[in-house]
Amino acid sequence: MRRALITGITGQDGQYLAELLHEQQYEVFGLVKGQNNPRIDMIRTEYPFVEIVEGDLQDLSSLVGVLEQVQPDEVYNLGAISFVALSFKQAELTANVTGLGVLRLLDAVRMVGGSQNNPIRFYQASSSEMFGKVRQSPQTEDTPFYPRSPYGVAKVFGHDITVNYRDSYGLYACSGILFNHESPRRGMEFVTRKVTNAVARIKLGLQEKLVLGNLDPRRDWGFAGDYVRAMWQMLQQDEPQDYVVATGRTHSVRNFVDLAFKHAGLDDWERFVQQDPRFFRPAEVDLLVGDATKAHTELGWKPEVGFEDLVAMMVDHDLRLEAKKAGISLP
Ligand code: NAP
Ligand code: G4F
Repeated sequence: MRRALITGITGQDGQYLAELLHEQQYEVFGLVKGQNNPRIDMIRTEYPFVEIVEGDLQDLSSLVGVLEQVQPDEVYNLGAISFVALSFKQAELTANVTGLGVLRLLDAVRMVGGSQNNPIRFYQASSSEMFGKVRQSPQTEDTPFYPRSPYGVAKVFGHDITVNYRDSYGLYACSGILFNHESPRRGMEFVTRKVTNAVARIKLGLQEKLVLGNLDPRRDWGFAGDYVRAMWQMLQQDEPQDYVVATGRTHSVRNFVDLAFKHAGLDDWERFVQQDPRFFRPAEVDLLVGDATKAHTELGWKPEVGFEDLVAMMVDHDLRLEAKKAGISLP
């Protein structure tokens, strides 16, 4: 059985990737940080096949210890401070976890290595946020980076150090430059889930208003379940390379809000939405749209869930979730 270690197992992508690797007959190990982390119970209950190991991207010796214990064939580095708005408030922490954490894990991979015939394969969760104030559209693997947040800056470091360790030490290390991807497992702090959860609660009479920031930014939104497939495919190639993963379609936050309310049968979203400067960012990424031609041609990867189906999936899920919590039976 092949063995995979996932950092960020408690996050959205960690959960989808764990399921995918389990289906592919991997032994799956999930790195969990902190003392008495409440999300461990969720992983134990929902994903009983995952073996929990303890470590932190801020602590090199813990990462070396985990790799020595697990002896993985593949390492997926999904752990990060991933919320852009938080990165403005906790820039140093973000640099340490999201940036330097990649360096520490790469060093741990170099130290532990795996066998000569079977070196550890490493995946880095790079981000379209690195393109920031975009230099060209759509964005490809060759588009220059211009990050607009401490998170984006940290991701550029993680991306570049992954390339550098591949070039310098011959590591099998790949970066997936993933555009925004969402799902019913998305954290409530991100705009899509904040919207679909509020739509559900407003529809059920549990909430009156949805307070948002800037409605103009455009994102290339896909489904997380499709995107973790690309991560795995990257590590199955003969040579390690970097790939953009995106749908090639872009929508504004306003479009997302409109569609989510309409899906719940509420046609007049403006009645429910307020804007508050609190949710605006010091610097914004106005437009993201990716060109995933390389992933299509070399990996055979294609997204299966479109934008409209993604919005519907998330609203329907949150309607069921909120109705159940409130003891309301749905028709
Ligand atoms: P997420 O839901 O926010 O999950 C982040 C994970 O990182 C959590 O499991 C968290 O653990 C873990 N983590 C935080 N600090 C850590 C530390 N010091 N040591 C070890 N683990 C730590 O993120 P996601 O949406 O699944 O994204 C996965 C990765 O892809 C992230 O690196 C993100 O930056 C990147 N990415 C995401 C998207 C997207 O649209 N989702 C797009 C491009 C790139 P706790 O639960 O214990 O806090
Ligand atoms: O959902 P968001 O917080 O995602 P953002 O900033 O695009 O970052 C996500 O995608 C990146 C890939 O490009 C990942 F690397 C990163 O880890 C994360 O997963 O915000 C999307 C847009 C922004 O323009 C934001 O200003 O929505 C706008 N927005 C407007 N009102 C809001 C809100 N965002 C949030 N979170 N909350 C609001 O109330």
